[in-house]
Amino acid sequence: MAADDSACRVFRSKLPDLPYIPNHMPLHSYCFENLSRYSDRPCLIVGATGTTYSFSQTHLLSRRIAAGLSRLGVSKGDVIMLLLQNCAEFALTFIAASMIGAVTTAANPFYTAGEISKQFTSSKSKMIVTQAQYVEKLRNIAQDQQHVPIITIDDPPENCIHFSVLCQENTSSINIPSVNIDPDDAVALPFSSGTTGLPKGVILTHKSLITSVAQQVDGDNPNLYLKPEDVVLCVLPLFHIYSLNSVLLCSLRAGAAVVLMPKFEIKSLLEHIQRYKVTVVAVVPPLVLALAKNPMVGSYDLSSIRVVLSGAAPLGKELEDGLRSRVPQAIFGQGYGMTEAGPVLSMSAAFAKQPLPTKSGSCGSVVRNAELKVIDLDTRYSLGYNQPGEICIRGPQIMKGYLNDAKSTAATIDELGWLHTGDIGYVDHDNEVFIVDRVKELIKFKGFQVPPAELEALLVSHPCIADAAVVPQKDVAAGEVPVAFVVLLSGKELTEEAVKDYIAKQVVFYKKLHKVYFVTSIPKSPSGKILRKDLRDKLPST
Ligand code: 4UW
Repeated sequence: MAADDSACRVFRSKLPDLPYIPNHMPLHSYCFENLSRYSDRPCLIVGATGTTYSFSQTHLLSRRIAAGLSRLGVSKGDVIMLLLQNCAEFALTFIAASMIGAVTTAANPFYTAGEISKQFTSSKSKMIVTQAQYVEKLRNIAQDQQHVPIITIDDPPENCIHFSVLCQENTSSINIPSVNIDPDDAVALPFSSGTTGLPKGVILTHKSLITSVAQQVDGDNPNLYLKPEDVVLCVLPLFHIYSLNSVLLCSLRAGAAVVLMPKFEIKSLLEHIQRYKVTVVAVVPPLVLALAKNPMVGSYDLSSIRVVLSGAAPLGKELEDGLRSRVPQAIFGQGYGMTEAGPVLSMSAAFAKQPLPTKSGSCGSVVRNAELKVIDLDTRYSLGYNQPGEICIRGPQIMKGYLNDAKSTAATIDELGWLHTGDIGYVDHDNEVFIVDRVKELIKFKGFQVPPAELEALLVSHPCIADAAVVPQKDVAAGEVPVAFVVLLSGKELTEEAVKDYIAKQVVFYKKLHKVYFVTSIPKSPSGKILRKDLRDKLPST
């Protein structure tokens, strides 16, 4: 890799850079910087009940929970785990943790006990905030780690604490320890497998998240123009960085209301849009599919929607056109994100306050105050307009690194500060970013991460399996699904169903294998790397 990139072709935003990003302050201070302007406006709306927390109530409750966390022994630098569907407590606890300099790692509540345990152990979480229905999955953790408080937001099962214990602070004298928060301190620890290997803790600092939010919603001509009158639908899970950042944090900063939905279900989604006159909807391609094709859509008033943002996986033109015909008044565009990138690399300039025309299929223009380059996979030299290569991003928004994993960090962020995404794309003459492929292992099922290495490790732990490789197969509904190539130990027999069941018992629904191909060997490079492209080429085209 070149140690000097002065000759590098760098792409920048079509919108002017922000003159200043206040990324010296803690994230919660930044989000509530304009609190006095919006104090009585709705901030968090629990969709199912209509319960609404104004900005000042959200701020006050977060402060009380911050004091409560501290009373229960959480201090600066500690990690707490959220195992929650979207709910007000998620947002409040995340902000509260920031207030005491603690770090939040959020896991998918549908994870199996094994998946939760891995994230819990790797993040060294000191506390878990969850729902009663998931406590059973924490039994191993509770047995091994006797001192980990498990807090439930609903009726606590035995040995758990009710969430209200965190909020018991007297409003007139909230006792939050004064902590010195450095901009480079971690505030969020999402897990991602990145370009290779198992899921790893991604250290996102106060500085990274403030920078990313500012790149989207700050300045005279914000890239994603959110107004205090906006009602933003939060149906994508907050445990994923897309929703946490571009829905929750951006709305907090901009003074917009967030309508919280625990999970995606088309009827309920349409009801929420109609009932709350939702103006901004952040979606992933499977939701676009539902909105574009489900006949129920015609029975609801969706005229309030002014912005639809899609991302986290590729979106076909046909779906985009289908959606446009359903909500013709809305501006439609894509964003392109990656957990490690803070997460937003590019966003449609059609969402800007002074919007710019954008092309179908484009993921927008690189965000402001950041640099993007496209490099040739072989030579590593940067490429010009319309030449596909690996997309790299640089700026204060990217992750600090992977938790306790200097090797993976060095393999992802080079010595000049460029984060290598493992995505193949190009930038056209109008500075719009197009993603065309992925060179990294990652499989995306409806926008969810499926790390092949995780499934391969489980497969080879089976007593009859000698070797295995997992690759994506194209799928109309999910985008991609994981399929496995399996080599059996000599003399052993196993059916496809047995292999599928073995995995299904250990993983969340979207990591289940959709097909198993029995082979005699897995193609590998001389250095032992699985030749995934060769395997992908063997799959039937759908
Ligand atoms: N088109 C094609 C896309 C696209 C895409 C992502 O799970 P992660 O690590 O992260 C995400 C984050 C998405 C996101 C965050 C904030 C935001 O505003 C936004 O705009 C809509 C999106 O998905 O997966 C990262 C990988 O997902 C693929 C790509 O391979 C990337 O490296 N991906 N967005 N628009 N592919």
